[in-house]
Amino acid sequence: MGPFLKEGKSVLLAYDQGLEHGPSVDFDDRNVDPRFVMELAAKGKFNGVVFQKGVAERFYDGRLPLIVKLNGKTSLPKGEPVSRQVCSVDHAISIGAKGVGYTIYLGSGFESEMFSEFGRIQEQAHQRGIAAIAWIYPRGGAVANDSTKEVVAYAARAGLELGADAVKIKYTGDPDSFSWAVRSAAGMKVFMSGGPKAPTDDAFLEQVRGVMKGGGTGVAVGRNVWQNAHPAAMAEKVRAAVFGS
Ligand code: FBP
Repeated sequence: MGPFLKEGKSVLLAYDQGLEHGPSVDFDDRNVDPRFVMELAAKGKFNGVVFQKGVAERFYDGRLPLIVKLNGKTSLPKGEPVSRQVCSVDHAISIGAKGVGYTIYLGSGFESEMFSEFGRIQEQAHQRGIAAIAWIYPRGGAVANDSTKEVVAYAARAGLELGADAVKIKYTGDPDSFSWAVRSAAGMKVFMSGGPKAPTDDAFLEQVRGVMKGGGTGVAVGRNVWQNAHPAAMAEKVRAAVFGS
């Protein structure tokens, strides 16, 4: 995770929602343009930016470390969630990636398929000296609530057991319960996944402070920054909450 850390902490900017949710759900006239987000990522001093390969190939310009998401899905299919690999580790490296990301829907009926794809990806990434980051979201018919202390800690631990360098998990709602997920990760880096835009800046920043208090590494945030009316200022506030200045 070296390229993505400063003093052991990190703020990553995620921009794969165009595939996951669709442009009409998440984007406006400004942030529909990947150039806007590339500029924000660089000027906002993020420690890394997350793109799918198509956006990375066209818009990544090397000003900060890149994570390429290797799987993805749209919001259109119904049923048990599954997200399969759409980009190889070698291709991600060829377009500049210093890390690869992969989403696992823990508890889904397709969990084992995602485990085995991530297993191969983790080995290839480590053979080539880059980081393998697991987005682990408990989801599917067997999961009643994806943000409880127990299920989020299970996600963190699954990341450790599967060999991830870092895991990106939901917030549990308070620092104490989040710290159980951090302890379950046993030293692996733990990022909070931003989630839909919070009602106020402070509401989101309170979550970020809770993550850090609970021992987290930082946040991988998307909508709460690039949907903000003042994204650069919000990026600065998130950095301050993570780095404590
Ligand atoms: P946000 O901060 O916008 O929530 O981004 C984090 C992220 O993990 C993205 O990488 C991904 O596109 C999205 O959330 C997935 O959201 P969902 O919970 O709807 O699957």
